[in-house]
Amino acid sequence: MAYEAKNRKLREWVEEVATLCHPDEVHWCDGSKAEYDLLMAQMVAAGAAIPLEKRRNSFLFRSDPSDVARVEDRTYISTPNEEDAGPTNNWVAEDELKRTMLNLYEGCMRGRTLYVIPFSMGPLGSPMAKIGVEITDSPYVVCNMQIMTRIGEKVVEALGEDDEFVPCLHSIGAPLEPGEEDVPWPCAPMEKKYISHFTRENLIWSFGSGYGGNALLGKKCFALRIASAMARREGWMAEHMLILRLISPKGRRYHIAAAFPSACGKTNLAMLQPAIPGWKAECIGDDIAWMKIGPDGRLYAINPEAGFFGVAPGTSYQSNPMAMETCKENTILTNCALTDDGDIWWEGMGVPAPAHAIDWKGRDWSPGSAEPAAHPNARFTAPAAQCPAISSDWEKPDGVPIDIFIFGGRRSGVVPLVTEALDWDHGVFLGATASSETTAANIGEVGKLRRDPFAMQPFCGYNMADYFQHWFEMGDRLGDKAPRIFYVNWFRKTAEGEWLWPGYGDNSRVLAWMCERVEGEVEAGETPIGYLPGESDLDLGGLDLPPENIHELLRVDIEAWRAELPDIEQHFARFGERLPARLRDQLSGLRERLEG
Ligand code: OXD
Ligand code: MN
Repeated sequence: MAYEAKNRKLREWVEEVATLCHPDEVHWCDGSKAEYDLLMAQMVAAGAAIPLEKRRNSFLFRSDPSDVARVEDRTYISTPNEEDAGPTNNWVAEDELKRTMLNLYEGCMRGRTLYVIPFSMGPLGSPMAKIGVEITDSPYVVCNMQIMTRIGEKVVEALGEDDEFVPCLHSIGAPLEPGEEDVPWPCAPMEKKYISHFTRENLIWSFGSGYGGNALLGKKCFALRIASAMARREGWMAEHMLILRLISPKGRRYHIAAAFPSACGKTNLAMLQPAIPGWKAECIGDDIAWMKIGPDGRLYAINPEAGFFGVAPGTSYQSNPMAMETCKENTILTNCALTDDGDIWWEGMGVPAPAHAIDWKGRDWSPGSAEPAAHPNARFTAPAAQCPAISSDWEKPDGVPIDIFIFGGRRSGVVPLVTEALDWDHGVFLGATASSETTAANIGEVGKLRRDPFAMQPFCGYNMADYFQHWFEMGDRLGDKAPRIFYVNWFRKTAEGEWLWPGYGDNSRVLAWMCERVEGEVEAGETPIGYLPGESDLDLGGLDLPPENIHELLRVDIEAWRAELPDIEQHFARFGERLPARLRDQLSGLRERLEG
């Protein structure tokens, strides 16, 4: 052991897991650069990682084709009663799930090293930070965790002798027999993958996958599923939200927290470069916000992560120049294509496709090949501190005060570019009914419409009906200090499939309108679905947008909205009696306004 852990519970847990999983060795991660370099060198030597000549200290990994995204079907919330997990989660009784998984864990690390990764979600020393310890047999996970969280000896020191931590057990589920040769991306078959959360005990057990949120347990498992359950018990919020600071030409700072489903442009918005003169933006986080009411009664947010695990395809100097700059060095790339000159490439990178590349499955690829060169859920893992747009306050221990919440999704029709909630309860209704066409971030059908309340459908660690109630209660406590709530849709298309709105940096035009609303500087039209800007209220200066586009983007199609009602009713019906009455009232209110 490189250092001595004082925490008795931690020492005992590591011993217990080692006895169960039979690793060849146990390694306590110190979080140093030397450790990272050594693990990478070992993975390069083993053929699991490819160093990239064109990006300093950056490496390409190719996953097994069966292990490319989060597996929601294999993700479990195990609560003492099934009703406490609710209809949006897969539930298995605690005992049964533990029995199944203990069988899988038995001897699962044979031939491998068990790594102990003490990590902090949130800056060490922040009153809002929380400590976890991940045990894994994947060196790829160790290196990713070193970028995505704060790891190592300093965390164990902060933990002290008796402090609580969240134990996160991970195994790729691929033991090696003596003499058996390893593969570049070992993992277990789909039917043996389990991503399990025991929320009563704040416990995470993950088996069989090495990819992203299935394996980097600080992210979705801890910072969202377990933390959301903790947050409800303790009166705070753990949300699937980016955090952005927008600075007006007058120098007023607005903090925006925005929730969109996976692969709907959260990272792009988080690193927004405003297209309108005089406005500046700084990034604080791109995926998760932990928020608490501060002494002044306002809601303060921190980004619990330390890196970005961004979707690569579609990221370009046009869509997100800041992300492109962020992943120039010290970056882990997964499932991108490899170019002949030792760089990576992906679809939508904004540069011509190379004449020849090696695709994410390791095969020769050239333009016109039947399959994409990069997997649609290919990712970059890069340190947040490397982002040129990162705010100097991104690690502020007390967080930043939130002025604006935004919800949204990917809808080619019906939902206007922007709507402001009529009040907090209506805002909760907008969050609770958020809908989006599915993307490649989750294994499953792409492009199918689904309700994704608060973009938390895959991430809420308890009954979503109780989560809605928690939002109402937070609003009651915040009173007139509550952030204003808006709903956006950057993804509207014409009947011919053309985008109606340019998106990206031009989204700042919509954000600026929200800030003006917060200041009471601009009027809005009241419609049955909320407040909308008039066609001349958005600053469209310098934008070559046909007037019919803006007309369509801000049009409320009453008939189309009426047609949404049955789907919302069905969505709410899933929650039965547990659905808060205040949401039922909101639905009746909407129906009346649409009929009125
Ligand atoms: C993510 C996701 O990786 O939401 O952030 O899938
Ligand atoms: Mn996410």
